[in-house]
Amino acid sequence: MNDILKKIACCVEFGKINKTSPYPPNMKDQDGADELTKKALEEGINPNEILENALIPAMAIVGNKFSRNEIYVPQMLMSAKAMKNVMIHIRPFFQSGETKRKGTFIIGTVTGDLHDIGKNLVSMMVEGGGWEIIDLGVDVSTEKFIKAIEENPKAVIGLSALLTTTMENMKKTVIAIKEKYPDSTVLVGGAPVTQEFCDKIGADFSSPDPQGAVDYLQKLVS
Ligand code: B1M
Repeated sequence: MNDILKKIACCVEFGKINKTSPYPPNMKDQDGADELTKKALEEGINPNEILENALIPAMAIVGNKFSRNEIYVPQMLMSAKAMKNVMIHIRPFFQSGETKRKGTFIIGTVTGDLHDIGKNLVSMMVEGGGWEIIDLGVDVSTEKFIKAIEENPKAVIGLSALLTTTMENMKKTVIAIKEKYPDSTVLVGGAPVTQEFCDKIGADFSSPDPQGAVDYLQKLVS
């Protein structure tokens, strides 16, 4: 892997946001995710490569370490902050105004769930695929989803859930959307969401990753 991508991945894994951030102490005064991403883009590295080869694998390492109790919530938060600093720089490249929008994609993390890193990645990738994004954020109620659909009746809807406890809220929201808008298309995703669960709750498609969502949406308009 390219050296600068390795460094970005390292910053995300260890939560090094920028040069002035004091955390982690052993990386003091070194460039962080912010500076390295700027440099990578200046060197002509493809933003998608930064996403696929630095960000996503680094966050997977963070997640596995947390699962093994090798790191705790504060370290996870620092990684999430470093990751967001990378995303600030690469997002504009996925928002090319030259391409005509293919449609509108409403996305949000369901009620009770505050995880937004995966949702933001999906949102960014779908936006890069030519869609206009309405990002409702985290802890989104069924009513808020319904209101957004009312205002954008042709939009495709995406729901994210990261907690097994909030999968139940995902189910309630999907059922409510389908009752009111039977012709709507609803995508679901997030680490605990399976195709079996998707079928059970009456959603249209489940993707384990952003690209699956992008490919599915592309099929809808081609
Ligand atoms: Co939380 N957390 N967390 N967390 N967290 C998990 C999810 C957990 C698996 C960790 C663990 O125990 N091993 C666990 C859930 C267990 C369970 O439900 N079975 C957990 C827990 C328990 C909690 C708290 C309850 C902890 C506590 O307070 N005691 C708490 C809950 C807060 C709440 O939501 N109400 C909590 C809090 C947090 C932080 C705030 C500290 C932070 C979130 C920061 C943020 O998002 N802004 C956090 C983090 C970072 C994680 C882990 C480490 C990483 C999640 C992540 O961002 N992954 C996670 C452990 C893990 O994943 N192993 C964990 C990277 C991200 C790119 O992946 O979101 O899966 P993911 O998204 C993927 C795919 O799923 C897919 O695309 C993405 C890219 O590939 N995808 C979609 C996602 N949405 C999609 C939608 C689609 C299509 C694809 O279509 C619409």
